Formats: sequence, structure tokens, C-alpha cells
Amino acid sequence: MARIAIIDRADMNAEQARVYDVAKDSGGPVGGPFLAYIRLPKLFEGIHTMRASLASGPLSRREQQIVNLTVARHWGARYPWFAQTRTSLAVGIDQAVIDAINARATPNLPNARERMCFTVARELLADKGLSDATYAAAEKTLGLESLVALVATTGSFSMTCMTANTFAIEAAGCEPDPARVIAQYIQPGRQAMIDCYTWMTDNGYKPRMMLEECALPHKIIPINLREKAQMATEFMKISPGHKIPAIVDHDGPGGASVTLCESGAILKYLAEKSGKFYPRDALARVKVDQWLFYGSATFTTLAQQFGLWTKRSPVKAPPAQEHYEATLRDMLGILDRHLASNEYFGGAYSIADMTMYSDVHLHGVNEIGLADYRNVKRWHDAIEQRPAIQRAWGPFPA
Ligand SMILES: N[C@@H](CCC(=O)N[C@@H](CS)C(=O)NCC(=O)O)C(=O)O
Repeated sequence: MARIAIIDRADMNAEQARVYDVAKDSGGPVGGPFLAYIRLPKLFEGIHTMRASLASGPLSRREQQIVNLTVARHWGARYPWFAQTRTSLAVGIDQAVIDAINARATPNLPNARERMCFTVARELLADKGLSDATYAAAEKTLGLESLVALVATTGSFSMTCMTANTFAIEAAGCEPDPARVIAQYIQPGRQAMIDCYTWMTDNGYKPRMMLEECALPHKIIPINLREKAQMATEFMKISPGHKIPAIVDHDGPGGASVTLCESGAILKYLAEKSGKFYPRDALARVKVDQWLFYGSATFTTLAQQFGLWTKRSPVKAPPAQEHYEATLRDMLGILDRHLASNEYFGGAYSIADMTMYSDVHLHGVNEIGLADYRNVKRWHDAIEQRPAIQRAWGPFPA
């Protein structure tokens, strides 16, 4: 939390401690924006009561999540977006739906109630009310009680997002926000140093993680893969194989402009540029290279096939599905054995971990589960907590 100090349980007054314990014992949230609400214990308590009543109200878990995602995206609230993305995947919402909301597009929701939840939340936020036509359609599709719950959810979650934004609440720790550090050294009129062409895919997150970790000034340029933006002639001058991610560094070696694609090459380039997350010692460096290449060339490539055959392919092919699930489990076992005696892939946290994280996070956590891979889970959870990683996995900056 950047702007207000966290009050530890031990430092709370009696009323704060009471409401905090009640919330914690009932499994409710006590972190994030609740770190601000605790300043007003009655508000903290009231918000918990409202959350609980909405959670058990007429909207299904999925419907609530669609509203929360839409609200978090509207407010550009990083911590709530991050938290809601995780919960949405856990309740079975497709990554494609999350991607569409992140890209401010209309998600493909076959269920009429879910579609209406998105429409109402978006219209309320954009237009400050509902048109007669939307109101009538919403009442017909959802019923009055659900509509009341939907408006209340939109409003209450907006408060959460505004609180997170106002008090600059990050998901963990109190580290200075690199975004502010960056702002100090971008001179007025000067171009952002690095353009990062990317999309919300496993490879797409890799350079974002490194750029955030190094606090390197950069600009995100979304390349919408669903609209085939990667096939544009201008983009293919930067990435001849029409793939994201790619970068243009306007301040490369000797002041030259450098264009680069391939996530592994980009991570290595940024590591050499910043002098971070890549050991200087030659022996340590070759080990980081080994896992960097394994991550970029083998792990992600094969994990993508798992994603294709188990999630995205409209044609079901059980042998392919079984093959790639077994392959992914085998690879998670390989990672787990290495992490049993190594805190990170190359000893210290490095670009090798950044290349491996995306597919563990997307497929390992959400689809396979990490219960059988305890060392991978320990490693994943430590990285997930890093503020830079949470920023990198948040919505694209508006
Ligand atoms: N080996 C490449 C793979 C990049 C890749 O697979 N990119 C995908 C998205 S994750 C893409 O842009 N696909 C679009 C296409 O191939 O047209 C890397 O590590 O950067």
C-alpha cells in the first residue's frame, strides 16, 4: 500500500480488532481495500455484511464475477482486477471472456443472464444510468430482484476499486511503485524508451514482467490477436513471424533503435540492458540460459498445445488432449524436481523464472492444479506475490 500505512492486527484498537477477527474467522477478505476500511471499523463491518448478502443473493457466482470484472476494468483498478481474474477463472469463466473485458470489447457470453449482467454493468458505468430499453430488457431477462442485486454489486465494487486506486493499494507489500519511479525520469516530450507490442497470452506477459521488475520506461501497444492485428504489414516489420511479444527500444546500444521479437531474446536483451535478473558469473549464467531456453522453447510451446487441445479447439480430439495433458504433467514434474533443491531456476530469481511463470500460472494453477507439485507451488506463489508481477498481469494501462 503506497499511501497509507497498514495497521497490523497487533496495533489495532479494540473495535478494529473485533471487526477484523469476525471477518477473518468467516473467511471474508481483510486485505486490499479492507486495509483502508479498517480505519472506520463500522464501515469495514458494514461492507462485509453487504458483501455477504450480495454473495448469497440472486446472482450466480459467474454473474457476480462478470460484473466485478467489468467494474474493475472500468476503473482501471489493478489490485481488484488481479484478484477478480483469479476468482473468475476459478468459477469457470473463460480466459477469452476476461481478455475481451480487458480489451474493452464485448465478451462472447452464450448465457443470456450473463450477457445481460455485462450489458447493464457496462452501461451503468459508461452512461451513469440505464436507457429505458436496457432497463426493460434487464427486468425481463433477470427479474427485478437480480437487477437490484446487479446494480448494488456494480456500485459496491466500484467503491472497492475507487478505494484501491485512491490509496494506491497493491496486492502485497509496501514497495514504492515503479510507475512513479518511471515518471521521475521520463522527461517531458521524450518518447517512452521501449514500446512493448503484446497481448494477454502466456508469451505476452513475459516482457511485461521484466519491464515492470526493472522499472524500465515503456509503453504497452496491444496487438489484438483475435482481430489478427499481428498480420499487419507494419507489425511484421518488427516481428517477421507475426507473433507477439515484440519490442522496439528507441534507446538501444549506442543510441540505436532496436526491434526484437521472441520472448526469450527479449528477456535476455532487457536483462543485459538493465543489468538485472541475469547473473554476471559465467557458470551461473549458463544455468539461467538453460532454463530460459527450456522455458521459451519447450515448456511454453508444449503447454500451449495443452491449452489448444483442452480449451480452445472447437474439435475434441481425446488422444491429443491426453497426450498434451501427460506432457504438461511430466514437465511440471521436471520443474518440481529441480525446485526441490533450488529456490529459483537459476539459483536467484531471474529471467528463467519469468519465462516459466506464465504457463505454470495459466495452466498449472488453473487447470492441472499444483497439489502434486509442491515445490512448483511454493515457487509460483512467491513470484505471484511480487508487486511487479501483479502489475504486469493487470489490465493494460488505459
Ligand atoms: N517463440 C515465440 C512464440 C510467440 C507466440 O507463440 N506468440 C503467439 C501468442 S502467445 C502469437 O503471437 N500468435 C499469433 C500468430 O502466430 O499469428 C516467443 O517465445 O515469443
